[in-house]
Amino acid sequence: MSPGIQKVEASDEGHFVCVEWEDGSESSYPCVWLRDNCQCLLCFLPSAGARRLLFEDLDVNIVVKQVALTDRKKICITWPDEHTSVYEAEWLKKRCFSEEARAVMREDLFLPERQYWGSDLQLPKIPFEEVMYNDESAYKWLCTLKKVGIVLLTGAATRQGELIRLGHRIGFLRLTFYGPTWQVQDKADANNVAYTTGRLCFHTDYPVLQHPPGVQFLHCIKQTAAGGESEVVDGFHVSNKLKKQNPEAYQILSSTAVDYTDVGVDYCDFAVHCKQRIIDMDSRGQAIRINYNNATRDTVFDIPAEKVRPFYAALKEFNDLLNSAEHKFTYKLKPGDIVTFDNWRVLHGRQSYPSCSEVTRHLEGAYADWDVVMSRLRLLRKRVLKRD
Ligand code: OGA
Ligand code: NM2
Ligand code: ZN
Ligand code: ZN
Repeated sequence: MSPGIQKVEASDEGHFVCVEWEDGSESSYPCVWLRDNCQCLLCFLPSAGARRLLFEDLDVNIVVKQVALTDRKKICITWPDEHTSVYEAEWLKKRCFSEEARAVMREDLFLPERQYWGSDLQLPKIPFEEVMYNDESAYKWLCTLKKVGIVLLTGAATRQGELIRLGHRIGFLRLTFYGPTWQVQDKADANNVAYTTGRLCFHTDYPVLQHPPGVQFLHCIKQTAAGGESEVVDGFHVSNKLKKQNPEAYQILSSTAVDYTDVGVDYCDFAVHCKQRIIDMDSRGQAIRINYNNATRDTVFDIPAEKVRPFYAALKEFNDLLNSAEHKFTYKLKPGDIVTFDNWRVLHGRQSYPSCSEVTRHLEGAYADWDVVMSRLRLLRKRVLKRD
């Protein structure tokens, strides 16, 4: 339950408001932030959950004129222009600026926890229809997808269209030049190496797009008897390994902009070019997205000639680590399986299979954006845990 407030006072010449909670702890709020986040109907539009106050109308040097404790659940601030703002205890507590409180909020919103894996992966499995009709199962699916990076949905019908249904379950799919969903099978004059019977080495899909799809779905409709096995590897786990084992290689892969290209016709005609770092990291040096597809890496390579060989050496180290028996997990999709995985984290590949005049292997694929998936996850959590 929400804590009560014992005492409230202005500090630092009115630039801060300090709240003392009933348990003795304290939180300090900058006045510019308090004024900016006034919840009155002039400053805030509740139906949109959004700020009406214009930045132009905010005095960034504002100080409080008066602050009072209404009851133990609310504080009231009067500003120099006589505007008044009321803030509830629970609302303030959640937005406390302490390192601990911010970490709690961060974890709640973005679920950054990662469970790294190698060849020991226990591939998480959930029945497809359960995910479609049961909110707890759908919530479990998306939490595991975020934390582990891969979940197998089982028992789907072996016909096209099941991914469209799954797309409606989360919200909507990500349209690309290969269509709303796409058919992975051996095709004459293939416009992508995926549409052949050849082996695909470890890759993430679509690094040629500036914002590559965050989540990928592959629905097995038909599976060949010989070959066609799937491989996956935890790209974040392997990146950590590379950073320890060969910091220079990590430095090169996380700083070199690699050219990617994809030109052709499918859903419509396209000529896509993009530069991506193979290991994208955040400001703390942690890998946050792998952008690596050897097939679409451009022949154009916009770096100085003397940097080329060191780049290839670094990529070799990374590629070797991806393929090490310790890191990769091999399995074979069965008709009715839908593998769902984090395309920013998990690299995937497949073994080759015999070519044949008839179609012996058919997967239907689709993408979703992490924004859409995380949005559904948060809504399911609210409903399942009856929170907020
Ligand atoms: C792809 C792909 C895997 C497979 O189409 O991008 O990786 O098993 N397919 O065919
Ligand atoms: N497909 C499978 O980066 C890529 O070209 C990934 C995309 C053709 C939709 C393959
Ligand atoms: Zn206001
Ligand atoms: Zn792929």
